Amino acid sequence: MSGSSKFAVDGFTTIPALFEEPDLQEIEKQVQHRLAQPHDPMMNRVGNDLVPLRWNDPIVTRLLCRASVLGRIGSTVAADDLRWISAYISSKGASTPSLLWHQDWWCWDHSISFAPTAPQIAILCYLSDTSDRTGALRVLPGSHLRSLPIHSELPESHSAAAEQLTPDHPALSDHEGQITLNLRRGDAVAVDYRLLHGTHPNRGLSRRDALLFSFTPNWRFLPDSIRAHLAMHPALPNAAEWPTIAEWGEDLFPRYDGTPTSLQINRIAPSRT
Ligand SMILES: O=C(O)CCC(=O)C(=O)O
Repeated sequence: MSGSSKFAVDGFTTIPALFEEPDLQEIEKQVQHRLAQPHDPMMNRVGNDLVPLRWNDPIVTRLLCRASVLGRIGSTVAADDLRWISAYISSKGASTPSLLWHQDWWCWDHSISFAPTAPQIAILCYLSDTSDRTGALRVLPGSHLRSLPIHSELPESHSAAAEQLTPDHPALSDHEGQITLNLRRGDAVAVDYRLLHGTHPNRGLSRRDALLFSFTPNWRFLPDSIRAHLAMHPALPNAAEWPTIAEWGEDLFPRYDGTPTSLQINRIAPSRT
């Protein structure tokens, strides 16, 4: 199966060595710098700190100026109109528990949630080798397109309930059919935003850092209401910044010519009971 067919069926596929060593070293320096600065704890979850990055952050611009990296991402997910939406550092401290099983899609009331193709994707790129001892990602293949029993047991990812799980809760446990992604430094995985994923605990003595870049693979084919909402993402250039981004070209950032409008957020995937 080609990488893009595997992505469509399983909801994820790995992209080996997405970044080369010189880029990784530069990115790592920037990540250390960002993590040393105070950041908003609102985005943190038990087992992971999440630091949002805007389009002009040096970590993001390093990705956006690499046409070959963007090309590999696009072909992995069979993108027809790839646009960058947002980015985060996802940092997992030494000796931290699992990050709970969750999915990242935010608009389950919209019919596009049930389309065969991914409305939005995350590219997770790891800055150190990962294993089931050191905070590797684990995924449930196919869970982007069908409801599994675990769906009904999961709290919403950024909710108070998610902070109070006991260590034996299904949201923190191994599950039949899961795949652990033992990745090397610089490897990445493309994940459909609807796919169930989480991490193993980090039992190591070092912090495990990753970058999460989100994209829409097919911007111009998305429903108007989804584009009207996503175009307002705070990571994207704002009205004052648009005139300064000409050098980045027309087709990197999403452009919406209608009136930006918020959609009702629903982060809870339907569950089979
Ligand atoms: O840090 C990781 O490996 C996963 C992060 C994640 O799943 C997320 O931020 O949605």
